[in-house]
Amino acid sequence: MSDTKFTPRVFSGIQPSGGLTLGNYLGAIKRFVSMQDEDFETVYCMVDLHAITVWQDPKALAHNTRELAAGFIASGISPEKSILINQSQVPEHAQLGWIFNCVARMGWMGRMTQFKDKAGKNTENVSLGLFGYPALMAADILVYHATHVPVGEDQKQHLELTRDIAAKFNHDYGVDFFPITEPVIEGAATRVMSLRDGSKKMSKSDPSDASRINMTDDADAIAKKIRKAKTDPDALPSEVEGLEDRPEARNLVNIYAALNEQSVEDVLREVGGQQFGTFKPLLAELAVSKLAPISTEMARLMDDPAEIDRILARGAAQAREITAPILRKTYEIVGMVS
Ligand code: AQP
Repeated sequence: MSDTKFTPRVFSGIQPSGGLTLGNYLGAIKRFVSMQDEDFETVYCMVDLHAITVWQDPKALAHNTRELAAGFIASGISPEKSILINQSQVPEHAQLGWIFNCVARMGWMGRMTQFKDKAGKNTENVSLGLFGYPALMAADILVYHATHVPVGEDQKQHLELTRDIAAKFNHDYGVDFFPITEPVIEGAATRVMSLRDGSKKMSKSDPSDASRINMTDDADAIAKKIRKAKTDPDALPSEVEGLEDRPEARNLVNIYAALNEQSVEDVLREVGGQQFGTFKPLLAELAVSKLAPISTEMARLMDDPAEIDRILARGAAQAREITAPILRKTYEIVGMVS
């Protein structure tokens, strides 16, 4: 479907399930910021309803939601240009989520690798919400009729499911109502890996703090984590092929390229032949120079949580101007009497 009938609109979200990581920043937020200045309406969300699919301490959840909002703004998302919300203040997300629970098939959900990764061997004991998460994510996106969703590589499968849900809804009800959303997975670091294990994604809920760079880490912590990052004993190659089968080396080079807005090829032309003892301090210096201004601004914004709450309340009111009519129409299509 060409979807030209839909307003070009971007939606994406991040869970306040911990502090923001460099993975969230490079995989998602940097693209959120640039899309604000393209021909899109942009809606960015702290997906608190998703966060509680695993246990969250209530005080920490509230803190993390505000801190995430501060992280968005400090990274360059402007509440004047974008609608900035936390999911639970816009009830249409959960309402459409229920409809999509009734559209999505158990078999589709059972194939979601993120569920398998997060549930592990414990499938009997995880929440029902964790299993249903991708149907709510589809609702987050489609309740805005969003046409584009910038995300990291790990969310690709959930976005395919979003397309399947939209297509099945349109087909079952004989309408052309929900757009078939385009994933936007771009940049040198669409999958930032753990600093301790190049086969695992950098994640805010990894028990090891050394595995990730938090956006609130100070310069010393960043430098220390990069110095201790797992690597192999070889020098860096001068060409991309030389990074094959070297996941840790590739990860650090990708991070450098994404932070410096260079291609991996260009970075390797400059640093090829260097040992990690030389490259790691360069990377640490670059990371500190890019991230320190963001963490300083986050701390400043967190000094006035009431202002953050005002921004989120304003965002929710703006969001509902879009979501309420779309939900109303969905209910009408489904046959709900109002
Ligand atoms: N390591 C990563 N590399 C690139 N992109 C990433 N994203 C997350 N980690 C990486 C992108 O950030 C956005 C928000 O993700 P999320 O917080 O909603 O959920 P997640 O992918 O499950 O992130 P975490 O850090 O792993 O959270 P927890 O530990 O709570 O599950 C998405 O666009 C994601 O692709």
